[in-house]
Amino acid sequence: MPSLFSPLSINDVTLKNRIGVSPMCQYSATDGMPGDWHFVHLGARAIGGAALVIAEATAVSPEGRITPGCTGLWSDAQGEKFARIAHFIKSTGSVPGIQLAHAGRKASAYAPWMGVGNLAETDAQAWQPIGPSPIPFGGPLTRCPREMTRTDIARVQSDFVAAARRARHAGFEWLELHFAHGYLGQSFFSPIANRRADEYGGGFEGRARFVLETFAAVREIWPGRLVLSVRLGMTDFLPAGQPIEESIELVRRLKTLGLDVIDPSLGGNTPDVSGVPYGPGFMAPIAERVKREVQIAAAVSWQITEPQQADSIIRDGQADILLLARAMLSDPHWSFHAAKVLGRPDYRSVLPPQYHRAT
Ligand code: 536
Repeated sequence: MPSLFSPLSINDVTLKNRIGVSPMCQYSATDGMPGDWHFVHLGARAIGGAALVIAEATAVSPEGRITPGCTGLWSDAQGEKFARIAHFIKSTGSVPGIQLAHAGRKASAYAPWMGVGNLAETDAQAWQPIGPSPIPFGGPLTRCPREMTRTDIARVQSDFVAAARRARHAGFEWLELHFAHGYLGQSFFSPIANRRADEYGGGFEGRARFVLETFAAVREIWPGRLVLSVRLGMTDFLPAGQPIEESIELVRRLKTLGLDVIDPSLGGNTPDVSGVPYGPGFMAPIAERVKREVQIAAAVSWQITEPQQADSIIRDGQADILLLARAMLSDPHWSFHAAKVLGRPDYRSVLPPQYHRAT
């Protein structure tokens, strides 16, 4: 059996293989409500044989959306819509997951096919983004965030807890907190975005505080039998960003607080991506390093498209779980095709019985 198809248990959750669907923004919600699009998009990928399907970056409050079309979990009505999706994913034998997010200073933007950068301030759908410091992201995101007060910080943290409770009631078994890509959690940790003079800024302890406090508050209400992961930008690959050693130390602290899985990614705190070493599987060495130095289960994503490459990342112990996005867009049945290519004799069983005549 290829390593890619070995099961993995974390707490009381068992993944039937190592293939997960990474959260992918669809910009297709109305008032934060997931609709038929999300049901079919996520449901189809669960049918396709992935062991884990994580719903897109879902905002904990309206101002935490990236775009007006982002999903949210700030209301019980949104929770009910998500429950249908979670239950369907579960019925296919896949684990339903969701990523909770707050876009911070990168909020109030156009969906990629609607425009570039921030919504015009005169647009009725635009809103005032918030962030650790009044510094715009830059590039096409020109809008200056309002510096968060201590009250704002406490409110956003309780929004994360309330959304996590709704995710649990909706039937999700895997919760990921999005602290990467320059969004709110990441921006508090970044010396590029965070210039605060209070206890939420400054050195490592101050810049790590928002992430650690938010994680600890969610951990209190998220059951120990389920899985809690964090997507953390490990580095911006720029000299002015946080050193990767700081990020590894943050993962160490998160582990002490009960982190189950680290999902390493890019910092994304500036529009300058000149240092990012793009190429097939370029995050795998970073996942491997965090996994080894912190002794924690790790996911890996970014430019993983080939079954052989995916299988060797698992076989060599660089990561425990693959989170695929673009590969899943081009082929929702990626797992089935991977099983075939890797010579799994019962590759047809990757798909449900309704699809057993697939070739
Ligand atoms: C990739 N993206 C990540 C998104 C949505 C937009 C595209 C997200 O995490 N919700 C990206 C990665 C790293 C830095 C910038 C953008």
